[in-house]
Parts: sequence; C-alpha cells; structure tokens
Amino acid sequence: MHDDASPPLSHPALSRRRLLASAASGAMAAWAGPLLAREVDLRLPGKPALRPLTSEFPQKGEMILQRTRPPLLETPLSVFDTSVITPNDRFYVRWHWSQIPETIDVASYRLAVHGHVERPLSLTLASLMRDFEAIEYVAVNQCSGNSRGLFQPSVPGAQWAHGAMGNARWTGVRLKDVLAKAGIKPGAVDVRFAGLDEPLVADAPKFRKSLAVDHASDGEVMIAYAMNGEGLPLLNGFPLRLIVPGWYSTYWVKMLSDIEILPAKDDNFWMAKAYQVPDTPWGHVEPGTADYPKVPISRMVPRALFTNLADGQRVAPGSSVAVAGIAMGGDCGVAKVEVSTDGGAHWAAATLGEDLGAYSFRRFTAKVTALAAAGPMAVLCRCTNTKGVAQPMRMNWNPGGYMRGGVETVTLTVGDAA
Ligand SMILES: Nc1nc2c(c(=O)[nH]1)N[C@H]1C(S)=C(S)[C@@H](COP(=O)(O)O)O[C@H]1N2
Ligand SMILES: [Mo]
Repeated sequence: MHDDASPPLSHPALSRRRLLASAASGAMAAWAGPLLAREVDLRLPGKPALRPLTSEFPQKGEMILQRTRPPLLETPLSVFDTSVITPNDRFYVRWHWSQIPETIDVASYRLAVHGHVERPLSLTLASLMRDFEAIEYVAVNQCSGNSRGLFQPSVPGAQWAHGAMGNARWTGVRLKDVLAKAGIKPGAVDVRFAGLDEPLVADAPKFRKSLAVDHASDGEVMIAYAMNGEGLPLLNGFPLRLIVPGWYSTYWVKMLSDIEILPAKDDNFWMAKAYQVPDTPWGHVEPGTADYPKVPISRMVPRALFTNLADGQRVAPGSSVAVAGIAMGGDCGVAKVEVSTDGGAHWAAATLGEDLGAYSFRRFTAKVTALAAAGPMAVLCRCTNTKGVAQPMRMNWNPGGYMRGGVETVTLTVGDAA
C-alpha cells in the first residue's frame, strides 16, 4: 500500500504534510550545550536548586534545563497557572537513553505488531490514521519521579520540582483495535512496547515497557499521533506514542515502533528491576526500611498544587489572598479540592474549573484571609478523587522518589511590604 494513495486524512490539523513539517523542524545541534542566560530557583530543600532556563531545544519554548543529553526539560510552574492544557512547546521532556533520532522519515516509518499473534502487522502512519477509528481525550502525562527533588530525606535520581508533568488533548487510535487486527493468540500475557531510541552502549537495556493484555485491550489505551491538535513534538515522541491514561508516564512509550505480544510475563529490566515501588498504600515506606515487597509502579494518585503562590511570597496582614492551582484525580476524576490555613484542622472547598474529563488537570481557585499578625502562614491544598481517595496529610516517601502524593504546602510571609 502506497502512502500517496491514501485519501485525505479526516482530522483537519493532521494532514500528512503537517506531520511531516513538524518532524522536519529543529536542528539538534543545540543538544551539544545551549547558551545559558537566566536561572530559576526550584526551591529544593537542602540541595542546589538553581537551574538554567533554556529555549534552545527544537520545538520547545522556555524550559528548565535539568540535563542536556539525554534531555530532561522541566515545565515551569507558571505554565500550569496560565492554562489547564499544557502547550506542546512547554511540555516537559524526559528520555532514558541518548540515541534519539533527530528527524523522522514519515514515509518509511513503520509500527510493527508481532509476537504471539495470528497476523503480524507493519503499519504505516497513513494506514494507522486511515484504517482505524480515531479517538480523543485529555490526559495528564506525569513522570513517576515528578517532584522527586522535594523528597525529604533526599533520594537519588533526577531532582525534579513539580514540572515533570503536563496535560494534553491526545488524538489517535485504540490500541485494542490494532491488537484485534493482528489477532492476539490465546495464552498471550503481556504487550510490550518499544520506540526508536537506543542506548549509547550496546549492552545497556533498551527502554521497553509492558502492559497486561487486559489493560492493553481496555479500549482506553491509545496510540496517539496528535497532541493538542498537532503532530507530537519530536522530543515528546513524534510520530507515535502510547497513552496510558491514569498511569505514570513510564508506560507512555515514545516514538513507538514496536509492539510485541508475549506469551509470558515481561521480565525485562524496565519492568522487573526499574520503576519498582513499595507494595503499600501510596508506595510509602519509612526512610531506612530495608526489606519490603515491591511492585511495578502503575496508577497515579490524586494531587493538588498551587500554581500562583511561592514560598516566602509576601501578603499584607488580614488581606484577602486569591489562591489558584491545578488538581488531578490520578486514575479517575477530581471530586473536590479543599484549602486550609490552619494546618489541616479546617478545610474550605475551592471552586473547580471546567471539567475536561476524568484524566485531565482541573483548575481550582479559592480565597484565603491572611493572618492578622506578621509571620509565616502555611496554605495547604488537598484533592479528593471520584473514587473517594483523599491526599494524606503526611507526605509519602520511598527510596525511588516515586508517586509523591501527600498534601502540598506553600508558606507565605505575612507582613507589610518592605
Ligand atoms: N521511547 C521512550 N519512551 C519513553 C521514555 C523513553 O526513555 N523512551 N521515557 C518514559 C518516561 S519515564 C517518561 S516520564 C515519559 C516522558 O514523556 P515526555 O518526554 O513526552 O514528557 O516518556 C516515557 N516514554
Ligand atoms: Mo518518567
């Protein structure tokens, strides 16, 4: 089947020409070491917290530079205050290995579906867009280690503040439909995904993630070709990535090129060794605990964060302070967000913004009254999701720095302007 023979693609923003154009842009030379001008203070407790801001990465606006190669780019918190949808050019970036294609030839790109199937497939991008029904929803993409830099005691790994997450409208096809076309054989257990990125050294484990067959066939897991109505930015996985709504982004494999159906549980490094969390509520263990059962990380937990406040921000005594932020239910919708100024003894309901779906960020706003006396004033926000799960008052902790989900606090400074 020739791509040239394909009928016009249905989605107006998604012509093959547009996808091609979005892939072609961006010189990767910048990866060698951008010129750094401004810095941002991530306020990470007890560790260096200054990071450069960079606009040198292809298809990306101003981002917090956590690492150059492979790129780790964090979204500034202020971006979440402007819109519940994170613009593509401000969407965070995370890769494990540095051999990432700098351009993608859409015409020769193929998605292989093979393994324990009746009919192995090799799909062009055009056939994927033409032969399968399109679906679309908004979902939060959050790194398992988002906010790791705030863990106390500190843990090793990328020292992210809260910006290793983003919320986008994804368009693509149901993984379920693609698997059905290949025909999964009885006895299939896991579906394994891999992309075009490769480790620099040959004996390092290529990044591969798996979902159980039932999960892969739930009709929600998506192979996405568009993000906020445009082709994916290269660094976010152009031209195809997996979307696993409600689950941490380690499963959202980018530059997806290979789907392998396995007749046994996937025990590759990235499933059996990496991304393990304590098998406890909130993945929590007491610091120093040595032996505990572990499981692969999976569903996200509810979170709420202030986006218009910073520690140490000055407010006038007795004044009314408008607070705002974003919340997510984790693996379901947001039921309510509450705000407290007395350490959690009393809570007041915040006003929720537009509901863009169960897997989306939801904006919240509230007014709090500044204390009458000068001094620090802690403001807390707590999300309860539609399954009735509320964020715990005590912050969860584990040595991987995963799944941060406790109630977050911002400490304002009450006092007359200096
Ligand atoms: N091919 C590929 N996909 C990948 C990864 C990777 O290293 N390679 N990293 C995963 C992890 S851990 C995260 S947090 C997300 C980051 O997605 P983003 O860069 O689009 O924000 O991609 C996921 N998908
Ligand atoms: Mo991640």
